[in-house]
Amino acid sequence: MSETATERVSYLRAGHSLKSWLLTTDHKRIAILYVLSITFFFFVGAIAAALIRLDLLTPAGDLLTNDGYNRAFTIHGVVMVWFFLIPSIPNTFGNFLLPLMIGARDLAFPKLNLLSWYIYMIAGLFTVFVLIAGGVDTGWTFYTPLSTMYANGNVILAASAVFIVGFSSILTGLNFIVTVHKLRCPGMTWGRLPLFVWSIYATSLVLVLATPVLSITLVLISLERLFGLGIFNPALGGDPLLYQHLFWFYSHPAVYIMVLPALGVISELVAAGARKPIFGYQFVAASSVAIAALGFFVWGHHMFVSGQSAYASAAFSFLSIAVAIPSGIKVYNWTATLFKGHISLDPPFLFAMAFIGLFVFGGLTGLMLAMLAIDVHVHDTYFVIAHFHYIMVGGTVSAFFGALHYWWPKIVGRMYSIVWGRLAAIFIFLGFNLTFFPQFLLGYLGMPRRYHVYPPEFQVLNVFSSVGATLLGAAYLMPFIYFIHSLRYGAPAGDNPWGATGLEWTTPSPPPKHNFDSVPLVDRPPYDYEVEMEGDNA
Ligand code: HEM
Ligand SMILES: [Cu+2]
Repeated sequence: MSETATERVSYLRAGHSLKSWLLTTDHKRIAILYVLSITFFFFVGAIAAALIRLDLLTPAGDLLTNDGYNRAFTIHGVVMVWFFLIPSIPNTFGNFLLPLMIGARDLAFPKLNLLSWYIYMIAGLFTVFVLIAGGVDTGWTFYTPLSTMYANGNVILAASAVFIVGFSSILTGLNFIVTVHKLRCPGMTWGRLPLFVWSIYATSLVLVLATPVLSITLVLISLERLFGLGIFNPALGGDPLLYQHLFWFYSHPAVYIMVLPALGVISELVAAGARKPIFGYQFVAASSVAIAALGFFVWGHHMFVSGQSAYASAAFSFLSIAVAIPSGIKVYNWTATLFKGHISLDPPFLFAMAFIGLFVFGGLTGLMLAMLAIDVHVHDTYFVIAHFHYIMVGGTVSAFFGALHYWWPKIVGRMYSIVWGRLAAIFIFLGFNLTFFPQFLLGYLGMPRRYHVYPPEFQVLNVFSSVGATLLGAAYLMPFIYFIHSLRYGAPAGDNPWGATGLEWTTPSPPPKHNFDSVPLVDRPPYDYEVEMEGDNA
């Protein structure tokens, strides 16, 4: 392969002007735009997290005022959920990989794809505006009547930001669904789709079906706040529980928007890291769709202590526990795939292994929370905070880093330092556990969430957590350094540095603007590792 020849036509080199980037309709360039913008918001959210952890070092909460603390955890939640986690894997790796993985030239609607990025950026500007204007103090959940009657600050501005970013989600979801239906290359049957594509497909269904509910709810909040319409406020004839139903009807499915793409990434990494076909492909694929569907029937587990009927709570408890079945299928099938595999310890696969452990921990504690009798005790404590951070940070953020380390050579055409990558994976894993494991204990002992002044006996565990957060923050910075270094000095990656299956590895790194020189033809099952190795030896 002539390096210069492929580089000259690569998507990275097809036009250098700012305009060629800002008006691009190439899914790969749009993916890069998203990488840059979500990284920015990850930093914004991380600064808020740092403030929270610093403040919690002392029982008196000396750093921030009460209101300042409320604003810090609100902006942390809003930014991390809607401006980092939800777009994180779909809009970056989904965008970059979906067409490559199914042998297509681009997404079905390239201009709509660019529009989605602009909508995301406009919503992001609103959020930056909220910050400059002093923030909001409702929490990311915008519960009424606090948000509609009392909250000081910029509820409508923040709600508008989340409202606008919803259109980006919906359009991206639509684009992905149509692409998977219409643009698969010859031979790429549904039974041969890479598991990452299945997970992005399932995520897109949730994006399209759930997001409008949140949008409408945010409009209702704004109407009540602006015009005093009695929708949620009992004094005006409204019902605050209605708000919680509407919010969680979106937000529980939304947690699957955040984790399903990560599950898809891990399926790819596990097969490539073990060099084996994935165990029970059909089940792993179907479980993504099952999780997406079931996710719509469990929202009431966020409302066990809200006063909803005990019968409703019992039904929601049962249904929530049922989500463990498809989630468990994934974990068992990954484990069976790894079993007796020659497991690589290169960075992407270390992140994948960390993911499995942390996801199991997050999932099992989710099951505990789904038990009514446990949840009434630990609801709104640090136990819940630890639960969802194990899944969203230990899980999704680890998967995001795993994906970055796995597909980086494909995206930029160069390798990074494997040794530093391994160190980063290990430090992130250690820092993460030191930050969040103490929070399970704190919650179990009774420390409530969203308080910044706490009894002195909770200090030791809080100090552990803040020290862990410092380590985690430093560990997250490591990849920035070696990735930027690799852009210039990294060794050329070649088409397929991990010896993986999948169409994206059959085209040069970085891929040409048009993805494939000729339309690929798929004639084998996915994750055909044995066959591939025989081929290599021959
Ligand atoms: C086995 C599957 C899961 C079960 C049974 C489960 C169960 C629960 C329950 C019962 C709660 C409410 C606790 C309370 O507030 O008292 C909860 C909270 C939460 N869970 Fe899970 N969970 C699961 C998976 C997930 C996943 C995959 C994510 C994220 C990707 C997630 C994110 C969250 C979040 C963000 C909250 C708290 C929201 C808030 O109050 O701010 N959970 N979970
Ligand atoms: Cu939930």
